[in-house]
Amino acid sequence: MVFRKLPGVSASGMGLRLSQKFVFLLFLSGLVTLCFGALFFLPDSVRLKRIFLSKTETQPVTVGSGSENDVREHLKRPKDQDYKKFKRCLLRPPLGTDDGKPSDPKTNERREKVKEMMKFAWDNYKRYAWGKNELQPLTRNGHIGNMFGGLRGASIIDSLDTLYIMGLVEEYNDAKDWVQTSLDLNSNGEASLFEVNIRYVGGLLSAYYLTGEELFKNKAVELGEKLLPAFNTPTGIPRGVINLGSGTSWSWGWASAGSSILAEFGTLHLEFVHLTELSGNPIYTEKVMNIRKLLNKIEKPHGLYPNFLSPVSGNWVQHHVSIGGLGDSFYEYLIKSYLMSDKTDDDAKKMYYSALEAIEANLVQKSPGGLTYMAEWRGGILDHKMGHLACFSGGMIGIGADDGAPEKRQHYLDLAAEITHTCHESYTPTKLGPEAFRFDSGAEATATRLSDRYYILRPEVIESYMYMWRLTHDPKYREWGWEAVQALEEHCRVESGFSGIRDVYTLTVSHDNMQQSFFLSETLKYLYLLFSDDDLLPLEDWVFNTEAHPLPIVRKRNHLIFAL
Ligand code: DMJ
Repeated sequence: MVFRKLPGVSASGMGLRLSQKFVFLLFLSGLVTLCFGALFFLPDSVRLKRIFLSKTETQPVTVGSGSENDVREHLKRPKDQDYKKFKRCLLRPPLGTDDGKPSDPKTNERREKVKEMMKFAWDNYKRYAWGKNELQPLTRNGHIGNMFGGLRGASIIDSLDTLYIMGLVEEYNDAKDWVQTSLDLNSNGEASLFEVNIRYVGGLLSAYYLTGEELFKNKAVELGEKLLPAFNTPTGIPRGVINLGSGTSWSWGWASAGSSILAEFGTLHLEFVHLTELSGNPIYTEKVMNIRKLLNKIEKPHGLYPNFLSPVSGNWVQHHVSIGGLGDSFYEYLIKSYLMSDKTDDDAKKMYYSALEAIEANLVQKSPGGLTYMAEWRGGILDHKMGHLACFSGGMIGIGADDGAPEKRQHYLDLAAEITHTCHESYTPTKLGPEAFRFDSGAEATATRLSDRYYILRPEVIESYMYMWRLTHDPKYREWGWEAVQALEEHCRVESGFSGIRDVYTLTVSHDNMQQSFFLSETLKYLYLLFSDDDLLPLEDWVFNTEAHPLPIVRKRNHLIFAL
C-alpha cells in the first residue's frame, strides 16, 4: 500500500497516528459487540431482537407491524389501554346496538329458543360433566377423549363466546371462573395440534377480544407456545400430534407415509397471526407464513391441493383432493386470512381464487337431478360423494364472492347458493343430514352406505345458512335454520342434553350419547346469529375461525395495539 505524504506530517508521525486510530477503532468495535451481545442474553431477548435486528430477519410478516418507536411507545402503555384502543378501531360495537335483537317478534322468539337450547346443553354439561371435555347425555357423565392431550374443559372453552354473546351472564361467569382456577395447561398427553388450536387457542382468543379479560389472552399465548415444537420438522410443516409436555411430535398413524394433513397444518393461520399480535412475538406468524410459502411454491396437480404432504420432503404423498374432511378448512383459512388482514394479504387472496378455479374446473359437478355438488378427486378419478363437512363451502364461497374478479362475483354468489341448496336437500326425512351423501347410481344427495348415515350435531350446513342469510337476506335461509332447530329438538334433545343420532333416515332415532363441544361453539352460535340482526358480530369487523370463534380483522391503523 502506498501512503501519499500529507503536508506538514512526517512519515513516521503519520504511521503513529494511524496505529493509534487503529487501536481506538478496535476498542470501539469490541465495545459495540459486547453491548449488543449482552442485550441478546437479557431475558425476553425476542423483543429486543425484534427491535434491533433487520426487518427481513425477524419482523413479523403480519399486517400492521409498526416502527421501532411504535414498539417502544407501545411497551410503555398500560395493557387495558391497548384493549380500549382495539375496541375503538372496530367499525361497529361487537354486540350491535341491542345485542343483535331482531325487531320482528317471530324471529326474536326463534332466537330465544336457540338461547334456551344453549342453556339446556350448558346446564347439563355443568351438572354431569363439569371440567371434562364433553357431555355424554344418556349415561350422564363426562367424556375426555384423546384429542386434547390431557387438557380438560373443551366444552367450557368452546362455549365462552357463545354464552357471552347470548347474554348468559351467570353461565359465562362460571366458565370464566373455571378457566381462572382449573384450566391447567401443564398437561403431558398427546394432542391434535389442529383441534387444540381451533378449539382452545381460538376459544380463548375470542373470549379475550370480546371481554378484554387478560386471563384469556395469557392462557392463549401460554398454550400457543406449547404448540411450537410441532413445527420442528425439516420443512417446518408441523406434524399432526404433539405431546404438550415434552414437545415431541409425530404424524397420525393413519396418515399415509408419515404425512401431515392439509386441513390440519393449513388451519393455523388465523389464530397464529393473532398470537403474534397479542404477544408481540413474531414466531407464530413466521411459522404459518412458512407453511404458506411452501404451499404457494409447490407444484399442484391441475392447480389442486392434495390432502397429504410429507413434513420431511415437502412433497405431496398421494393425490386425494377433497373440500370435505382432510382438506376443508385449508381453503376456508385462505379467504379468511385475506379478510382478516383487512384485505391486504394478497398471497392468500391469489391462492384462494386460483384454488377455487381449480375446484370449479375439476370437482364441481351437476347431478342428473340438477343439484350442484363438490365431488372428491382421487388421482384424476372423481368420487361422486360430498361430506357434511364440505357443506361449509356454501358460506365460504359466499363470503369470498365480493372480492373475486368483477365478472365472477355474481357467479360465486350463485354457486354458494346452489351448494347451500344441495346441502339443504341432503337434510331429509328427519330434517337432519348424513355424514356423507352421494350422487351416483341414481342417488341425489343421499347416503347410500349405512356407515354414512349418522349425524353428530355438526354445524356446516347451518353455517352456510347463516352466511347466506347475511349476504342475501333471502328469508328461506332463516326458514331452513328453523327446520334444523325443530329437528334438533325432536331427534337430538334427550333428557340430559343433546346427542348425535346414528341414522338420519330413521324416524325412531338411536342416539350416539355424545354432545360434541362444537355443538355449543358452532351449531348453536350460527343458529343464534341467523336469527339475530346483522350487527351482532358484524362481518366488517370479524371473521370466524373454523370452530366459529370470532377473531377481529387486523386493521393497519390498529397496528401493535394488541402486543404486550
Ligand atoms: C369442527 O371442529 C370444525 O368446524 C372443523 O373445521 C370441522 N369439524 C368440526 C365440526 O363438524
